[in-house]
Amino acid sequence: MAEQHTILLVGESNVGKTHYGAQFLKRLIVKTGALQMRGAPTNLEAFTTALGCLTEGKATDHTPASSYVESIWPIQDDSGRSADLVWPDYGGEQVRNLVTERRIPPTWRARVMEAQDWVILIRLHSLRSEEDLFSRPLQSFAEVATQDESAAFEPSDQARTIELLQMLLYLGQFSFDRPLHKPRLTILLSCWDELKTAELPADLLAARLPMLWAFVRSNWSSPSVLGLSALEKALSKTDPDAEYAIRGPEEFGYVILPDGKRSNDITLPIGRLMGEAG
Ligand SMILES: Nc1nc2c(ncn2[C@@H]2O[C@H](COP(=O)(O)OP(=O)(O)OP(=O)(O)O)[C@@H](O)[C@H]2O)c(=O)[nH]1
Ligand SMILES: [Mg+2]
Repeated sequence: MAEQHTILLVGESNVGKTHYGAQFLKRLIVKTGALQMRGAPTNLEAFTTALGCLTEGKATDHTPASSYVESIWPIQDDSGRSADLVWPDYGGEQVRNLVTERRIPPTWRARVMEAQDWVILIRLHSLRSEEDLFSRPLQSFAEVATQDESAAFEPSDQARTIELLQMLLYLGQFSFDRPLHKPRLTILLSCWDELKTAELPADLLAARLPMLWAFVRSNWSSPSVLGLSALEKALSKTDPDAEYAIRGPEEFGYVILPDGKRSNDITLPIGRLMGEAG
């Protein structure tokens, strides 16, 4: 019996969870990456529509807000280690609600407790980058403060992400005496192709979301940050991409490893976790 390897995959709506899941699944099936399918996967419904769209060169729809499904993928890596990977797909609104409602439903509580690894997807391109102390001198805030008084307070995207991690950590009752080894934390900067950058993923995260990066580094012993482009380019929902349709979706997508190397094997972020397991 292979051990179950459950990933807590966390990402708000529109970060690319479903497209990554579908592209990942396709790679496992065609067996070109470090991780390969070694048996029959189950519960694929969440990804069948997406796989169909990608084969035609089209993007798929948002996942319904209340949906949550887990697929089980029997995988093995190139050194023969095997596991049953439990891969979720859900409407990203659920993640935002955890923070805004400050309440964690029992189902999410169980997911946090069961997961060996946390993988957080962040799409930098669609985050609002607020003016703050890091980007503007303090004086400029004094000038606008009076006009803004009526505006409702809303935490920045960065603060919300930290809040989320804090809630998840609290829930797992992890001790902060020492930086955490478990659960390990992987941050995937999704839709990397949109960013048009040659920076290292961790450097980019540190530059764009310095407070989040400081929080992560002070609480985890060795967090990893990778760039992920599951699709390699933007796809339309209606207008098929000819290259995709001809070459197949498995020919597209790449990751940027922590050292800046690019690899077409989008199973690597998870493969690394299997390798380090134990
Ligand atoms: N350029 C680019 N676009 C991408 C990539 N991955 C996903 N997208 C686009 O980003 C949008 C959101 O992707 P989804 O996979 O639906 O996001 P999600 O996290 O599942 O969102 P919800 O289902 O609402 O929770 C879609 O329009 C995709 O076409 C990528 O690697 N590059
Ligand atoms: Mg989705």
